[in-house]
Amino acid sequence: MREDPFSFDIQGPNYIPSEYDNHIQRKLSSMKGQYLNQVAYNDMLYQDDVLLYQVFELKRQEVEGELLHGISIVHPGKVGDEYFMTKGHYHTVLETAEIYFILNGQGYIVMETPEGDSAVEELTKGKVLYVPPRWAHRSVNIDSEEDLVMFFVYPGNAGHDYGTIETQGFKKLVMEIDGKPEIIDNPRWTSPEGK
Ligand code: PAN
Ligand code: ZN
Repeated sequence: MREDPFSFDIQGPNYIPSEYDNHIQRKLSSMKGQYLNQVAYNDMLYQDDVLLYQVFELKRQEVEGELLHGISIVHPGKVGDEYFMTKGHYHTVLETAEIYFILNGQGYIVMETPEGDSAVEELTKGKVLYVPPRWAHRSVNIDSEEDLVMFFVYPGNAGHDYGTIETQGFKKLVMEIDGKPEIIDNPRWTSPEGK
């Protein structure tokens, strides 16, 4: 890990950073229980464990004061009528924020708090999105062809809590209905606080 100042490039068309330390590939099999249409999920998984998204991270110490950063690339596609998306998470240290800069594609970021507040923001190329402390976040690619590519940066000590979302899901889902993306209430959602 570098201790001196450094720079690197992120260029289209593939937006893979010129330097990175970790390459995470998340496939369909890692999203068990997350998609509403479980029959479609199982059928698709039986055919092929497709790659849904990738993350390229620059390694930094996981301490307060450091900034973890990198690129996430969500590929286009759907499970049933629900678009490819990230697992989504709370930060383990809830009081930590995150910034996304959208480099390519279009989609939504779905967010919610432990108190059950919910927000959905549209993502388009060139947009900056601020996720305040306490908001869980998941990104969704609604384009049929283009990758959704985002630069992210968040505090080194944030950590990831995936378990809450794996258990509860998000309050809102992004589905294709009559050929258009629609934000709907997740019929299986229950509040993390049981409200
Ligand atoms: C992002 C995410 C990235 C992948 O870097 O880690 O988009 O999403 P999941 O971590 O939910 O699989 C971030 O929010 N980091 O905190
Ligand atoms: Zn995060």
